[in-house]
Formats: sequence, C-alpha cells, structure tokens
Amino acid sequence: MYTAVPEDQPRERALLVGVGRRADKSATLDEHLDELAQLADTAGAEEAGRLIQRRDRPDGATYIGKGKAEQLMAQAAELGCSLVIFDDDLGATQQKNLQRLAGDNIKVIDRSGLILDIFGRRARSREAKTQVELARLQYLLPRLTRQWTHLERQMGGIGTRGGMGEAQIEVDRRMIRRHIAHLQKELERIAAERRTQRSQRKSAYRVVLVGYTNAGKSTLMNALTGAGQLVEDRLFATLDSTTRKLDLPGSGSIILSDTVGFIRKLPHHLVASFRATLAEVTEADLLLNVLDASSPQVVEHDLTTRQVLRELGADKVPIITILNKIDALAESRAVNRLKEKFPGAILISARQRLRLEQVEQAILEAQAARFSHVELRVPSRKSGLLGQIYDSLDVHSRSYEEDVTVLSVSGPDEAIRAIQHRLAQDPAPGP
Ligand SMILES: Nc1nc2c(ncn2[C@@H]2O[C@H](COP(=O)(O)OP(=O)(O)OP(=O)(O)O)[C@@H](O)[C@H]2O)c(=O)[nH]1
Ligand SMILES: [Mg+2]
Repeated sequence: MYTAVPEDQPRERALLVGVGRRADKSATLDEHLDELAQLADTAGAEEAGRLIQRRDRPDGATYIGKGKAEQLMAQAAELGCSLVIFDDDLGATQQKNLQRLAGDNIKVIDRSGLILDIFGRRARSREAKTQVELARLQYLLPRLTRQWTHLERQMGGIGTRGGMGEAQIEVDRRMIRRHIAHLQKELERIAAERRTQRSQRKSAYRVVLVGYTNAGKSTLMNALTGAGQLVEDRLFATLDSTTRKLDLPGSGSIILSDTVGFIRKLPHHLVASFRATLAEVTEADLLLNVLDASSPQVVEHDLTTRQVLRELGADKVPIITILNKIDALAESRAVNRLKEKFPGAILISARQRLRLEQVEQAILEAQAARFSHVELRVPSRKSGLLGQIYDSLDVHSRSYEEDVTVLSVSGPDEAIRAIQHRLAQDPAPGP
C-alpha cells in the first residue's frame, strides 16, 4: 500500500472509479468522486483521472464488467497511475479479479480500504489505534488471498507475503482471528473505563458535536471553548473525542465534546469498533449536528449523519442543526433555500465567529428544558443523602441553618426529583 510520502517526493497517482445508476444525476456522481479525490489526497495520493460508469447493477465478477475493467487498467497504465480506487465497496472476489487484471504495478483498492488506511494514519491515542486496527483486520480477513497482497504487505508484522501457499494463509487467518478477539477484549476494557469516567461527571449537561467530516465541528468547539483542537481542510482531522467545559452565564455545568466525523458509506466495521468513542454520542443530552452549508451535498450529508446516528442508537437524543460556513455562501438566495430545507436550523460561521451566541442560546434553552436550579434543605438526620447529592448534582453553594444544610444545586430534573423524593420520605416528626 502507499505509504506517507514526504512533500518533496512525487505523490502516488490514482485513477478514481465511480459507478452510478442510469437515473443518477451526473453532477451528483461528480461530487461523489470529488469527495473520493479528497479522501485520496488525505491518504497521500493525487487524482490523475476518473472513470464514471452507468449501470443499474454491479457485475458480480468485476463490478464494472470485464471489458470495462480491461479498459480501466489500460487507462490507469497510460496515465502513470499506481492506484485504482473504487468509490464503492468491492466484494473479496471482485477485488481479487480486478487485481489480477491490474497486474503487479497497479493496486486496486476500494472506498472502505481507503478510509481504513486514513484512519490508520491518523489514529493517535491507544483507543483510536485499537479501534482502527480491529476494523482493519475484520476488513482484511475475507480478503486474505494469494492474489491480493497490498494489505498483506501493509500487515508486514503478521508475516504475510506475496506468493505464500494456502497453508500459510490459513495460519495467518487463525492469527488474525486471535488478534481480533484480543482487540475486542481490549476495547471492552476501554469502554468500561470510559463509562466510569462518564458516570463521574453525570451531573453535567452533555452536549456533543456530530456531523459530516470537514463540516467545522472542531472549529466550532474551539470558538466556543478555546479548546485548541486541530482544524484542517482535510477529512478526518479528528479521530479522538475531546471534552471541555462550556462556560455560559447562568447555566449549570455544561460539557461539550468534539468527535470523529461521519462520511457516506462509512465502513460498518469502523462504526462498530468506534462504539467506545461514540458512546458519548448515544449518552448525550443534546447533539449539535454541524453541516457545511457551502457544500452542494449538504442535504446528503445531513441524511448520512442521521443514518449513522440511527445505527448508533442515538436517534432519540434531542438534536439542533447548525449550518456552518455561511460566510462562504455567495448569494442570499442560497441562504433562503437552506432555511427552507432546514427549518429551525441555526446559520453560523464558526471561523468568523458569526452568530455563535445563537448556538449558546439554543444550548441554554435545551438545557433549561431538562435541567433545574433548586434549593435543597437537608436536615442533619438525613445527612446520609449528602454524598448522593454531591455525586449526582452540581452544588453551587452550601450554608447552615440550625440543624439543616441548605444547598443550592442544579442538575437533570430526574436526579433532582429522586433526591427530593428521598428527602420527603420518612416524614419529619410533628411539632
Ligand atoms: N469558510 C469557512 N470555513 C470554515 C468554517 N468553519 C470551519 N471551516 C474550515 O473547514 C475546514 C474543516 O474544519 P474542521 O473544524 O477541522 O472540521 P471538522 O468537522 O472538525 O472535521 P473532521 O475532524 O475532519 O471531521 C477547515 O479548513 C476550517 O478552517 C467557516 O465558518 N467558514
Ligand atoms: Mg474535527
């Protein structure tokens, strides 16, 4: 597989392949390949050309049909490409057949393989690395064949080499399965660790930024909290979740998290193995769905995000749509169209810090709907409840009146009700 090339060396050249149904709009197919080109660029390869084919059903053996595939490989050779990248996912057999047609000098990869490669390069924390490695091995397993060696080479440590026999492949498969089981256990441990961390800050109102990759989530995170998150005009700049306190006047404590971006056709192995990181999303009190308003694909991006949220089981969490990058919209007509398509959305520019106060206001309103600020009076004979109060609520001040502790607290309504219920139990002895 292509390795990261230093800037002064020629980048690998890639031929991009997109397949659309006959009814699909040409502009849409082109925009999909624009995104694939961005993915390729993030992985260190430049687009040398593209091939778009119309067919309603993929060919079982070669995805695009044998004649077309031969033409494709000839074109790739002519353009000096060392990579052919399919925007769709290839089955193991299709991939094998296409690789055979491509010969030794051209590698055939698919969208999932490319995304997994990018995640592999960008993963920094132990958690992200474990998650990516697991997804990559699950992707590799059915594809481990003699003909298909590019990922195998990349898997150098595992000892797979071109030209090995079936027996060797079987040994490798067993090793990979063992390694997968090991990684799954490791991830369970990480998930448990994270659950503990989260339960320790359960009194806070949890807001999580979600959305399509490159929409501006980290930029907004920085603008709201001064977090110093990496911002890049590249896909998947953020892989690890980051959490910061969000200080808004008059609110109880609010924490804001930035997460990995979504993309259409996100490999399902990746979604599955990023569950530990993304548990934050499922357990959020509020989601901010950040969209790039300047993208022609903004509606599709929104659909993708909602679909991934469904897959994660987070579709019941209240969500506010934020249309970002409005500074990049040239005409007011575009703004009006967006307002029609996304009623109730907030239009902002995170980079130019435009209308951020509307986002803050919306967060406060959503919080107010679920959170309360009350005074609790705890008689000394109930002081056993103080621990629970400190664990589940934010305590802002504490004072004493004879044998009563007076606490000013805020927190989720359910938690407050639970405490009030216990305070009311066992009625105080009459006068
Ligand atoms: N014009 C414009 N560009 C913006 C705005 N907000 C962010 N960007 C740019 O969009 C690109 C992506 O921003 P990020 O904040 O890294 O996006 P992200 O959603 O965190 O992306 P991933 O972490 O890759 O999923 C960067 O080049 C930003 O400078 C905005 O309001 N206007
Ligand atoms: Mg980011």
